[in-house]
Amino acid sequence: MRAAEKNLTGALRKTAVAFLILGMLPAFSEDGYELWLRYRRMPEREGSYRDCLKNLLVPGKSATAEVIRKELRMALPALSGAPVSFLKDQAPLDQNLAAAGCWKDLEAAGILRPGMSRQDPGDEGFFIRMERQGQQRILLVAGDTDVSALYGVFHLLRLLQTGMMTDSLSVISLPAVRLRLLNHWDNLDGSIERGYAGRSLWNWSGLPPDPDPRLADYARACASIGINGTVLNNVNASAEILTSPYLEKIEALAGLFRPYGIRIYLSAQFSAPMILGGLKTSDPREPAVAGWWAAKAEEIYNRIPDFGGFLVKANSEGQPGPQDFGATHSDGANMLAAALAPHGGVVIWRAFVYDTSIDPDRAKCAYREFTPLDGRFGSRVLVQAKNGPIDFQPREPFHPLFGAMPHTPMMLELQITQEYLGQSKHLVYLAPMWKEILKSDTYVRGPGSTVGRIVDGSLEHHVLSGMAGVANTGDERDWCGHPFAQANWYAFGRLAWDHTLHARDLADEWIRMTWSLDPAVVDSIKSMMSGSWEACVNYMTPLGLCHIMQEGHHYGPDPGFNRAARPDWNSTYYHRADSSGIGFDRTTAGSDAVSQYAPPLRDLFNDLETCPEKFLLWFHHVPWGHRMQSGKTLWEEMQERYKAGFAYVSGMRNTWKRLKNELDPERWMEVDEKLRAQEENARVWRDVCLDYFGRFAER
Ligand code: GCW
Repeated sequence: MRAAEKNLTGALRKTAVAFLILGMLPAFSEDGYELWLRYRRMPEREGSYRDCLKNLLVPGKSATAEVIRKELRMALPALSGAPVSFLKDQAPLDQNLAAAGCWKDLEAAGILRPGMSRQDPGDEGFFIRMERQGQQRILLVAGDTDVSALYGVFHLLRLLQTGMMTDSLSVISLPAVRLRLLNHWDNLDGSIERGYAGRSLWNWSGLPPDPDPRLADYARACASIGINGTVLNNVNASAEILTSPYLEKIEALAGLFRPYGIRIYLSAQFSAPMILGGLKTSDPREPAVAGWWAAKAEEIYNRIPDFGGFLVKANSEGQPGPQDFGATHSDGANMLAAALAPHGGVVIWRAFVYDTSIDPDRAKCAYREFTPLDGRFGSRVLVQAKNGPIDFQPREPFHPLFGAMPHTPMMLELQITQEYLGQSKHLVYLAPMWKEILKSDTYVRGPGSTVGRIVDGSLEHHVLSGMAGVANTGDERDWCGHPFAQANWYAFGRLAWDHTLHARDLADEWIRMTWSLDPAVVDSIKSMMSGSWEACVNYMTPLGLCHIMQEGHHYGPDPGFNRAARPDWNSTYYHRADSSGIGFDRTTAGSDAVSQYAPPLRDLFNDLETCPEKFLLWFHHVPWGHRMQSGKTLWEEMQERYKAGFAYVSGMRNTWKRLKNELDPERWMEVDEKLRAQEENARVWRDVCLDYFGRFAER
């Protein structure tokens, strides 16, 4: 062997040894702060796209262009292991694209809709593809606006992170809904209603001029999944947020979020004209009240020209509203919309109302109040309903307002924070639940009238459309209080962008970005996540049960609770267990809630034999001895479900134990401990519920 060769072999051997040693070191420790924007080396794959990643051209001087450059400067060297350089912006991008013959295709795909102004908020689509120009290959990422290009860049980074990028890949993507919002239930004192990850991210006392540096990371995370708006404060709103000291702070936040395409919205307290303006009334029909709101809107837009609008919880759970003055929800919403209209803002009016003097079945109240108002809401109003008619329970049938308000854009409110699903202690991947809702067929315009098509506006041809997620973020280092709760934030944004995506695919990409690219690890974690929601339903509220959590905080079971101030805050109101059976009779012979659904569904739900078992006790009071599809009695089946739910959690624990050496120790340990607590809590759920219901069933 020649000397040079010998040296080389020696060097190689050393390298090999070095890799072996590295391989034996414990994995890199992490704290979850980076979320899914955790840029680690991407898999070695052939492809000319890799060369394209070295020389970048990001034209323009806008703040968003700067954000794009910053993200690429951080991400690409970390992903590819190679340095990047930015080319001077000499050749206008438009010319490059024209040469590549792109515009025509894109117009056809709807990315550049002729006649649409570039500032149009609906104009958010992007494309990614490889083009050849002579000997050169170009990887193009472009959109109508800088923000849509930012979405494209994050999409490209996701493809690189997950190992899905190829030379032949061509992506054209448009968001399904226009308003993709997080709803923060943050109070001005820093506490968060139903928040399980620390205190509010908004450091009011430092604003301006000292924003918390992590706010930029919040904005990056949101933009990376297409979220384009954030409601800063709790729907149980304090009017104070509308005062000028707060508006000054909000102006600073708006400036921070603007480059990321995130608009600010506020929850508005309906009685603000009285509280802040000293008016004697907040009656929306009073010119002085309308005038107060018009002036307030003007003040807000002077500071924040792209302010999104107001979210309103009115006449619900003690919040003031137009009904306090004998006016209707539509009177209230339209008055606010008129104040925002000159500036381009919208009103999002919540339909979470349950005045049981209207109907003793709480599940029916919102429908009865809102359907008579359909057609009365102005063009800048969206009505926002929760996914189900009760309240973010582990499983509910879809809200019957979806499909019953054809003249009103219906916005879907999902709860990312797990108020009723184990909070930040339980690993529950919520995308399968949200998909179940979005795919539910309302049949209002025949088969295919899914909730998804109502929400995205396509069924009734609405221009406005939106999805909101009640945020699970807080100031804890890992943002969400549980490493797996991050997946729900992630999946919410991705589904708001495209509700046809599959829950499993979203889990797959999230795992690859957040935990590991090792196929065996990805599969194990995916198998844990995929069934985790159904398991939670089983160990908490199987077969259509709901709302049997402990009072107030809603963690842990209390099926016997019956001391609440209102009947419908009692567990016993919901399950109605007695010696004859269990469940809420909502059939035509009972509360008749079934009739709020379109005929084929109404009949399906109404008949004990055809009602899907997952909703059995939601719609029927069923004898304990009723034969289920499995051949078991209802009581036997219920026992099976509680046991299966618990067993699933034990299974997740075992899977996780096996992953110990594959993952970073810090996050692994945290999840391990959380799974232990979840298993313990699932055991309590199983035992308490079977003991309690058994007292009736075995009588
Ligand atoms: O789920 C219930 C919560 C309340 C919440 C309310 C709502 C913000 O328990 O904390 O209040 O819903 O959605 O308005």
